[in-house]
Amino acid sequence: MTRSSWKAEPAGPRSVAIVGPYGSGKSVLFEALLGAAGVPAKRGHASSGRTMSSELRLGHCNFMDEPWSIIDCPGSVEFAYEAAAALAAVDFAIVVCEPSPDRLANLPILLKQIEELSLPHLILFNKIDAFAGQIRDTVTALQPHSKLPLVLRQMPIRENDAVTGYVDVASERAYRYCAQDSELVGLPNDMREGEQQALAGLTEVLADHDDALLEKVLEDVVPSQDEIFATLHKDQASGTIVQVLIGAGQRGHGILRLWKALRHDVPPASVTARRRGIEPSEQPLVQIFKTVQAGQAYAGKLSYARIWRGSLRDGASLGGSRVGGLYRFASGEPVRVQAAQAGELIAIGRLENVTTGAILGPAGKANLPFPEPLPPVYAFSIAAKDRKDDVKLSGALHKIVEEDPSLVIEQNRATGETLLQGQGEIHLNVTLERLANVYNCQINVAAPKVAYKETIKKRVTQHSRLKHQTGGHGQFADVVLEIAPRARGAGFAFVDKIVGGAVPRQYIPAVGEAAEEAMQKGPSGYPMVDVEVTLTEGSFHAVDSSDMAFRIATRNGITEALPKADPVLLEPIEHVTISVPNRFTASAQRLLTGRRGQILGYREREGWPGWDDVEALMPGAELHDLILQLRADTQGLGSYTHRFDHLAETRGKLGEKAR
Ligand SMILES: Nc1nc2c(ncn2[C@@H]2O[C@H](COP(=O)(O)OP(=O)(O)OP(=O)(O)O)[C@@H](O)[C@H]2O)c(=O)[nH]1
Ligand SMILES: [Mg+2]
Repeated sequence: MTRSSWKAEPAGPRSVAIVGPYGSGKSVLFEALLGAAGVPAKRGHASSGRTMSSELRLGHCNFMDEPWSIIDCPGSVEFAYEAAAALAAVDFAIVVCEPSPDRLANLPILLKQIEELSLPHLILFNKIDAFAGQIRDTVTALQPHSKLPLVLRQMPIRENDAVTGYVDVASERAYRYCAQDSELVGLPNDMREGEQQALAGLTEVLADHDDALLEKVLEDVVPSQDEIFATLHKDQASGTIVQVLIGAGQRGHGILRLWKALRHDVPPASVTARRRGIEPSEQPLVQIFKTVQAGQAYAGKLSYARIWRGSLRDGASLGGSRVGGLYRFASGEPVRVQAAQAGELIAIGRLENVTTGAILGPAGKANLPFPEPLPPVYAFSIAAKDRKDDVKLSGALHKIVEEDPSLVIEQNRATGETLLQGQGEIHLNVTLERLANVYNCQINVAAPKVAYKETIKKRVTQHSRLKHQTGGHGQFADVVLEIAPRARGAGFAFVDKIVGGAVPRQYIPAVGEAAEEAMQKGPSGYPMVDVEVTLTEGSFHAVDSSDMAFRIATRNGITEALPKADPVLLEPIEHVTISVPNRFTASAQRLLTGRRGQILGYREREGWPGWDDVEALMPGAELHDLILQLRADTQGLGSYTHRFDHLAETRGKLGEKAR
């Protein structure tokens, strides 16, 4: 694609997502971009006083008569799903990060996601006002994490330790930041050499993709500025290079320059649609990238959608549902509109039975990838404070998972708990706040219980007789039970060895059922596993025996026998795989061994150059807060998955307490 191929047509609505590490200034930048377009944005932060974004925010504006949809994404890894969903919906990404090499955090993961979507993007080194280092060092540190060449487009001008402006490398001009914009000034003498080097670097990168330019570079002919600009725009728009800009959102510095880059370099929606294999048609094609259940300013559910093709009207039918309202967002408030068209991100009201990720309309051969939620890494056990609210809570949980697919609700059968599982402590706390504030659910929270089990190590024979005379007819049953350990994982078994009718046939199922029931609680109160109960002998009474009598006799017998059968506690051992950049591999190993983990080994993480997977067997009791320590040890980058592996005997009193 060449620049002229799309510049000839009017651009139409376009969309960008602002992504980047947490705290890099994305929300402030979002507000500054909208503000520069005449839409003052106000923050809808929760009463918690947190400034950290916990979900994506959609804004709309017109800049120089062109319509834009902008998404402010949260940066924390705990809310990574929101950013991944936004990236799937837009034409372009602004990657915001602080210019210091040690603040790049999850940037490599984000760049990988963006590259997998072939999404054109630029990098904005923000908070340049607070940066004293060399910008080119940061570009060098970042380059190995980007498959595409990073092209430094602006360099800061410093006066008395403050950044007062920038040099535009391509045009070789210097600008001084002023209130809303920047004004042209003379190129400072001490920057000439650095600027020339940067320009040479830029030209070389561009020449890699452009034969005419390459020829000139090889022949030492200086290409014209027009030529450089044309190639720069073409490469940026088609996503073969990544421009690096600088700015300070809070001061409004670099905002108009960023707008200029967006106007020039964000491809029109039609180009994105073509790249995704969407065939032209009149029929609308829409993808839902977020669901909000309890909108306050509008009744009910809102589905945030990318319109990939066609146009939408309020009230129209869409993939079997009716469009119950179309909303754009100005200054954080939803504004109802009658119609929206391809390229827009729009909120659609009351799309029943439509969930996040859904594609509505004939997609044909289109490739519209949407992120899978990451497996949960942190869990709370939750319960309604008042049992009366159980039904309300389960309804609220259902809705909250629909809003946020990176949450998982699990009924743990082994412990009887309801588990709220998600991406970390803040993620779950934000969810609990929503449950309280939006759904009015008061909840008790605890760390999840560990699913301990019990078994026995010794075979014992137990005689148990029930003889009860109450007034008229009594209760009688008599059994001899052999209780023996089975192999690990073999489960429970009941064996009937009665001969000659010592216990009549009709009572034997009752003995088997009672034996199995007695396994629900061992001497320490946990479920018993891997035990065999054999009925070897017994006797009965023609009148007083009954199913109930045999049940009671069996249960009493087993309760008496288990403590004599050398009972032991079994703890779940999980197979854990920790993924980390390989500079943290040793630290991940230490973390696992420090938590009674047995390291199985490590290998390169598939598809993740520079990352390792460390595998270990580790007690389940150590898992609950593993992610907190792992993130603390790895600058927030490490993650893990786990699956149950086996039960292991533990002699000491409960592993979790021993720690
Ligand atoms: N020095 C300086 N600080 C800034 C600038 N922009 C934002 N900040 C500060 O950086 C902090 C984080 O800003 P936010 O905009 O909330 O950051 P964010 O990237 O949205 O953070 P998350 O949503 O948590 O990922 C705030 O304390 C801002 O005051 C800037 O241009 N210069
Ligand atoms: Mg934010």
